[in-house]
Amino acid sequence: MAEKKPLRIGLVGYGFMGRTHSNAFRKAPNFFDFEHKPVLAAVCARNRNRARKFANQWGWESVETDWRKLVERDDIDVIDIASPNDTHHDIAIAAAEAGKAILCEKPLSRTGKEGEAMVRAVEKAGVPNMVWYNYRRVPAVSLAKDMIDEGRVGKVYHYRSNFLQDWTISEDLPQGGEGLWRLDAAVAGSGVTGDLLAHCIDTAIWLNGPIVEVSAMTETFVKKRKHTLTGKMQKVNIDDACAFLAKFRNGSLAIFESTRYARGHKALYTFEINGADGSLAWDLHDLHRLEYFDYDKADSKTRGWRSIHVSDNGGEHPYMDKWWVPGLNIGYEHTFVNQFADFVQSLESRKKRPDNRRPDFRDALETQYICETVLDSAKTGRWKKVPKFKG
Ligand code: SOE
Repeated sequence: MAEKKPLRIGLVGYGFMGRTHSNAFRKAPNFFDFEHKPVLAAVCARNRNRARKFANQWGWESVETDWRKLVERDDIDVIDIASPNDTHHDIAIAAAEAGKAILCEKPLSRTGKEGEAMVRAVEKAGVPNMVWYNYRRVPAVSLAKDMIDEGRVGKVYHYRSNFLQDWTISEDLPQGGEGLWRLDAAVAGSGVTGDLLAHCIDTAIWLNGPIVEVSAMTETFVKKRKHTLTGKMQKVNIDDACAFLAKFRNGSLAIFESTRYARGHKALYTFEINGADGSLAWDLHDLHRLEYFDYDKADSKTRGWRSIHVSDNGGEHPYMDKWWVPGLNIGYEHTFVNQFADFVQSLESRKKRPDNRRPDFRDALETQYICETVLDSAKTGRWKKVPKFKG
């Protein structure tokens, strides 16, 4: 058997996302058939001892403490950015200039301007690039995409989506620093809009096409929090909650809501799409199910919602032929495995499927523009048009 080509990965960041990605790099070659052999070559973080501990736990071969060194290494093919949002721009641009393939955690950047520079850099360098909007790779969500593309919901009228959490209700929770940088606007770029609604938007534009106009409101419920790094009470600049109306280019209307103050909800991501011929609904807490209403004119007696358990492995349910046997579902971690597998296969010589490499930086910039337009609309109290990238 031909020797597999190594695909040597350098990871930046070892937090929550560093773990999900490391797990994907390890598991994917067990379940998917690659020409490449992913190699966990180096993990990079500022604290050497903790990086070493992480490396030992997850099987990374070496440790770096400066991402610039990692990017310069000749024995690295792919740079994976899993560090906080304020680092994405500089690392991605340096990695593109060094000719590396790039995987980047969502959101792409803090602002549209940062994102534009990142898109220009990867496209100028011609390097493969992808953003970890992992929920596209939930088999039930991929199935929804297939069904919409097959015309099963028909002309779309409505789209609605929520992402609800409750972990920032306590006024005593500080902002900033490791683990809490999502509450610090200087690092994160925004609050729930960039962190949670970005997922809803990415899925929505994938399923239902471009969003052209939005009208939004945001609120910051806790105005001041102690900053972990300075120890001082500081103004909170993120949006704690955001709701917005949107119009899609195809004429359908949408409503989106996200908050970290919905007591009782930990990560309730849902969407529903209503068309003339059918509807689809999905819920992250029951992620292996896709609810489907088929408006069958011929059979009004038995018409109704059905709950599809997305676990068949005969090729009808996306990704499931790679996992267990029908009836046995997969979960959150597998979305990252599926996405990384798509990325590797998009690089393979025998099956060049660049579509597998999406959302790429350009797709993620579209989401970034929508997030930015939402925040602008909330600030000005007006409907705003989503800009297009002139790159
Ligand atoms: C925030 O709590 C968070 O971890 C997001 O950053 C992730 O993108 C989302 O998938 C789950 O929630």
